[in-house]
Amino acid sequence: SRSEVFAVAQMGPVHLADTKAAVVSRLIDMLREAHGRGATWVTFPELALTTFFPRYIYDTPEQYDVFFEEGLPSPAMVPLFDVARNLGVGFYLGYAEKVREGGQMRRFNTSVLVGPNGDVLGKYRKIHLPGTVDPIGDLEFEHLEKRYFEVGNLGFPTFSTSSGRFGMCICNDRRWPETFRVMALRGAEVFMLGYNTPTRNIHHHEPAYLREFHHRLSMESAAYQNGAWVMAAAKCGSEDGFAMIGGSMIVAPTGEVVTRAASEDDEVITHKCDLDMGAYIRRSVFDFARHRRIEHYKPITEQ
Ligand code: CDT
Repeated sequence: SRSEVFAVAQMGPVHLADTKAAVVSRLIDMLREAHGRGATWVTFPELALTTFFPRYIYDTPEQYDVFFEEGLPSPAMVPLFDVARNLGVGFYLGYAEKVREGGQMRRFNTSVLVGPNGDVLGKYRKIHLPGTVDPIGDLEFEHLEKRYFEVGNLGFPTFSTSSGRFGMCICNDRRWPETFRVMALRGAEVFMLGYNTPTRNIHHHEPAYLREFHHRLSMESAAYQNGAWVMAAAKCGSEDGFAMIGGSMIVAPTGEVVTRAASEDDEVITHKCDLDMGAYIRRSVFDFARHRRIEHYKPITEQ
């Protein structure tokens, strides 16, 4: 078997007043704990370095650029990259990316995959951006990802690592089965995912328990239907009074949750994962080559 310990590092809240340096030192504490438990890979949340700022209304880059990172590692990330490389731990980190590309300044909701030797293996830029460009006038908060970020332009790439082939996605991407199927078709054995999910749906009333249920349902089916491991890391708890769900978990290729965070705070969960576990699923019920019927899937890629 190809068994290795994987860690998911859930984060409690990051408040507007918290400094990036303080946040990065929390990430480093969790990375050390994961390493102490024998982990070679850690999955951190979406937009891990700041509060979930798309809940607020800003009008100009001067107001919101403070939440963005430039360069890899960005200055704020350097201590985390250094400790991870020294310990030989690879990681997924979600952050707000600001980059000059095609002659203009562009902003994406991004994750980076860094190998245990410190190499940047690649990036993913969030494709399914939820929410709106303009405020909807909710009395409590907004969800303005479409205002601050462009739709990701890197597709759903997968990355060859020293441990196997990994794919990355971000938060709302997990609700879309196409996300995982594309990565699985590209050989992903592990899906890494960070998220910030408010307990309240501002677009339509939903009982709070459904928010956690839909999260878990998406993770379990993604794992089973693609015969792959899922590492799901929340940033959660109450950020300046705005509550987000926890429920960080590791899901086996059978669709079973093998470990789950119990708190809504910084918490490391680990599991020894056999990366060969999903192989039988991909040889049998989900043998894509033998059983997919793409001639009937056309509407999926048409308007
Ligand atoms: N960060 C993120 O993508 N959150 C969304 C909230 C959806 S409600 C507008 C999610 O899918 O969890």
